[in-house]
Formats: sequence, C-alpha cells, structure tokens
Amino acid sequence: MVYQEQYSRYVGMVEETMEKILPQTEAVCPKDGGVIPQYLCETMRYSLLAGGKRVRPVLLLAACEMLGGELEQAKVPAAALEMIHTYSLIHDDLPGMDDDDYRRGRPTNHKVYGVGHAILAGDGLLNFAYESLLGNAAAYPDNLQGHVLAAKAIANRAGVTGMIAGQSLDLLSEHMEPDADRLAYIHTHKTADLLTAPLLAAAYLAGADEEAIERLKRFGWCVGIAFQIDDDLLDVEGDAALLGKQTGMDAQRGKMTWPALFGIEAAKERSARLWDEAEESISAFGERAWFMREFARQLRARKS
Ligand code: GRG
Repeated sequence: MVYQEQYSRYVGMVEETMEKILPQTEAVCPKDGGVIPQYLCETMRYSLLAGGKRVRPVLLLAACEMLGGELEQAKVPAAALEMIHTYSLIHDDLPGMDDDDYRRGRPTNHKVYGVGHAILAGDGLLNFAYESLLGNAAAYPDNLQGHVLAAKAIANRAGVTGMIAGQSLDLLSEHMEPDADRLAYIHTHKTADLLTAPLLAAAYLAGADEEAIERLKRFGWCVGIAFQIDDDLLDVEGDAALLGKQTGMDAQRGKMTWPALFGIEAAKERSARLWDEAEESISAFGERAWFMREFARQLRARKS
C-alpha cells in the first residue's frame, strides 16, 4: 500500500472512532444522567473535529500494526489520545496561557464559546478520554494487562511528570534568562512525552518486548524534540496561512525556544540530526517500519 493511502486509512479510523464515541447530542437538559449536555458536547466537538494532523493517534495505530497488535483494540486508545492532545491545545490557547486567537485554521475555542466554556471543553475531553480508555479496556478481558499498561503510559506522559510538567516550566520560564537544560526539560515533557505516549501504548497493547519498547521510546523522543524545534522555527519563518495560527508569537511572549537560544541555523542542524536519529532508532524493525519511517519523513518536511 502506498503511504498516502495508509495515512488516510489510519486518519479515517481515528475520525470514525471519535465521531462514534462523541456524537452530537440533542439533550439540552438531560434527565437520566447519561447524556452529555448539547452545548458542552458542541464545545468539545468544535476543537476535536476541527482537523489537525492526527499525528499522535496515527502513530499509535501504525506502531500497533507494525508490532502485530490488533488494530480494533487500538482505535479507542488512539481517539482518547487525540482528545487529550486537543484538551491541551484548548487550554494552551486560553488568555491565562498563550492567549491565541486561531488554531487549526479557525478561531480558538474560547474565542467562540468564552473562557469558562473553553476550560470545560478541555476538562470534558480530558475526562472523557480516560472514561473511554477504561471502557475499552473492560471490553477486552483477554488483554486487560495490555490495556491497563497502555492507559497508564498515556496518563504518565500526559500528566504531572509529563506534558503538564513541561507546560508548567514553560510558563514559569517566560522572560527568563535562556538556559539549555531548562529548555531541554520543557521540550522533552511538553512535546516529546505526548509523542512517545502512543508508541508505548501501542507496544503494551501488542505485548512487545523490552528491546522494542526502548527503540520506540528513542524514536518518540527524537521525533518529539525535532518536532518542537521545527515548531519554533515555523513560528519564526513559517506561513501563518498554512499554519492556521499566528506567527511571531514566541518572541512576543519572551518564550525560551531553540532558535532564540542557539540561533536559526543551529536549530535547523539540531533538528536535522534528530530526524536522522529517529529513523536510525527504528531501523532494526526493517521493512515492518516502512510507514513509521515515511511518516517521520513527512513530519520532517511539514510546513504546518
Ligand atoms: C495546557 C497542559 C497543557 C499543555 C499544553 C500542546 C501544548 C501543551 C502546548 C501547545 C503549544 C506547543 C507549541 C506545543 C508543542 C506541541 C505541538 C507542536 C503541538 C501542536 O501539535 P500538532 O502540530 O497540532 O500536532 P495539530 O493541530 O496538527 O494536532
């Protein structure tokens, strides 16, 4: 199968699963306690179904298939991870954080629904992600251990020693003297952790061995750091129309970034080396890693 077809197949699975587990509800004032109120549901769906590259869920499905796991079991975890990612974007865009007006080519959640409802949309997606993960785990009693470990890996990388930890340091570091160790910590946790989460989740779902897990961790970290450096570079040199969000915001906010600390050329070199290392780290999977390899190449070439 050619790359683009395979990518569309994975994205199709994710979109279909998200639509299935979070359908638009008609309940304005639900009485039985089991329906998401219509407005809350709309605010959650506004950001979740607004497009996006679906990098994290595609990585989960692709790694699962590469490792011989059952795709059917991985669909809900993939959708849950995209919900967690989307909640983090909604909250990151709030006035108390980055205060952004555009995301995924449309007004940010709080610009449309107001700050209070945007906070709830994020909270809703975060909670619903774990509710969905646990419900899915219970549906596969024969692989309960795999599902519990996958959910734990996602919670760990998204949580207070993972993405939230990185975001906390990121906020604390605005307008601070640039510092390489601090920047490495921020990038590792804010960005790379949520790109490693799908690989670990896939490995546990598929019952992969330690060696495979270590390779995937390395791949996730390299992709994550390179992805973040590229993101910082796009904020300096990218096209706002293609990105679907404003550029030049990092400098305006006094953010600690790779280009700010080391310069544009050094940032480009570092990113290139990391993308090479990412490919190298999955070379031992041979032909089975063809999609992951091509996916990394596509991300490396991204303009948005
Ligand atoms: C609010 C707890 C909390 C965390 C926020 C995601 C995040 C952490 C911050 C967003 C700012 C940022 C530059 C994060 C680095 C990761 C990144 C580049 C996210 C954007 O992900 P893409 O490019 O977005 O995969 P799409 O829209 O394609 O899904």
